[in-house]
Amino acid sequence: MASITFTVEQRVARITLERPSKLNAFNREMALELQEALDECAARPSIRAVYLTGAGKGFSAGQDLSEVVDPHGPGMDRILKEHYNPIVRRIFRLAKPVVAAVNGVAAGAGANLALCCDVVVAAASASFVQAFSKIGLIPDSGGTYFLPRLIGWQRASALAMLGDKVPAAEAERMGMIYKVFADDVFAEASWALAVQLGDMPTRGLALTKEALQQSFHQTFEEQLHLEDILQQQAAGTEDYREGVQAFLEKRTPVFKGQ
Ligand code: T3D
Repeated sequence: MASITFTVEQRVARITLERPSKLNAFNREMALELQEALDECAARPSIRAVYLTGAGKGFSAGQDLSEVVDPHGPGMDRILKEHYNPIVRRIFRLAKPVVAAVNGVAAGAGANLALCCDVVVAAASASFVQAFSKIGLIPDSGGTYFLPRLIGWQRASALAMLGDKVPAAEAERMGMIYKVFADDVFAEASWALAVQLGDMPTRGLALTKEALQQSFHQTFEEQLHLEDILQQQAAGTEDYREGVQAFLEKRTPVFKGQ
């Protein structure tokens, strides 16, 4: 793969966006490679968490704008259908936790790809920009879905329209992201978080992800019913039995992700 790197260590797939001279802006090649990498994450049971980050000083500046004016480029009608929507769907549906480790600026589709991840952490020097309005577009890649759910309608509306750059600390304060780490510990601390998730009961985390996603569309009673169904699935896992056994034996559990 030329535009991303994909490695697996400690049960975690590390995916790094690798176009640093363009702040990891997405061209077609990078979008398709990321889809391929996410398919690999879904297919391999030994991968139990995903860590997505960017090379260099940015996370991702979203769509590579030189590609959209290229007459040989994919064209607007294909960019969302073939590039971003398939990526966001894969992350949203992946039955494993995905950590976005936002190392620098995340703009446009780059911001929204980060926000669709399960746990979003950022370096103190990182920032988030809904850059779309500045070029006459609307937030895409799930932005209009995730942003109001994360930070509320008013803030989502203002950020989507004004395109203000939100520093990581402010993003944390408004609930857009989970946590900020100081720049000098960011790489280590964000990776440790992914490894921690990779060691946990993977099926239980996947069912948790499903329950939280469903909660936005359901009534209270429907959600209680769903929790009942999903909890029975969780209780049927080997990891649940190990978790209880380890607690009773006062030892650290060893989860296998099944
Ligand atoms: O058809 C469609 O477009 C549909 C799809 C839409 C999805 C989208 O993501 S739309 C939004 C696209 N993204 C943007 O509009 C963001 C554009 N970039 C910026 O606003 C700024 O670069 C940042 C706020 C992200 C960062 O600013 P700064 O000052 O830290 O960096 P910079 O100097 O602007 O950028 C560094 C280099 O990266 C620079 O190249 P150079 O001059 O050093 O050769 C810059 O041109 C390049 N770069 C940054 N963003 C993009 C980019 N090149 C191509 N496409 C980019 N999006």
